[in-house]
Amino acid sequence: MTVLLTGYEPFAEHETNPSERLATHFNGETVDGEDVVGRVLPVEFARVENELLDAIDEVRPDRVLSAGLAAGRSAISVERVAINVADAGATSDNAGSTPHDERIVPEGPDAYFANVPVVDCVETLLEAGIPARVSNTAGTHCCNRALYTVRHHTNLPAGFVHLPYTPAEAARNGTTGSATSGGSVPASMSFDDQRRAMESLIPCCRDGAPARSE
Ligand code: PCA
Repeated sequence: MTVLLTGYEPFAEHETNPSERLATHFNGETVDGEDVVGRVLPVEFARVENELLDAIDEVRPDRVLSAGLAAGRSAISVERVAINVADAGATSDNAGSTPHDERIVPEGPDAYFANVPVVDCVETLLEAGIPARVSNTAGTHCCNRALYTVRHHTNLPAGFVHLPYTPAEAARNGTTGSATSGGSVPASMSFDDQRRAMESLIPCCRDGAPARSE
């Protein structure tokens, strides 16, 4: 069994992207008997689809698990749904593109659910002591587009998780107020916990939650 694990390159004001680090870290590894192929996608609306479908053609995975950064989130967010909208909001992509209220696939369905066990994944993460929540919106930027693309163009099980900042990135970005007289810093999660989360998510996307002993 092979899982394609995709991450994204850094974008906007973010100097790093934990999803890029995870895709690189797990590329070539075996997790619970599953061979992991990691790929880093461009944060470009015009390229996400082709790069992702090319990777699927090349790797021929049994499932696709994608990840991206959601600055400010306090937990691993397992996305339930991808919608047929491309809207960059205030964050232009890495090619300077800023789609506004567009459809990803003009005649495509309004939305697709992730077809991996989303709730099991969250429960499994929580049991491992990792903050996690189901998220009911993957936004309208490139991450939403990745999940929509895999669901629209393939029959593969496809999941998406949004990741918090790592502490170093939180210290650099999004702080408010003065560091020496109060102020605040956005939520973050250590890379090690994010890596542990992925080690749970890879088998969970295949099997669902492990059977409980009681
Ligand atoms: N996060 C953005 C795009 C790339 C990434 O890592 C998103 O949430 O769509």
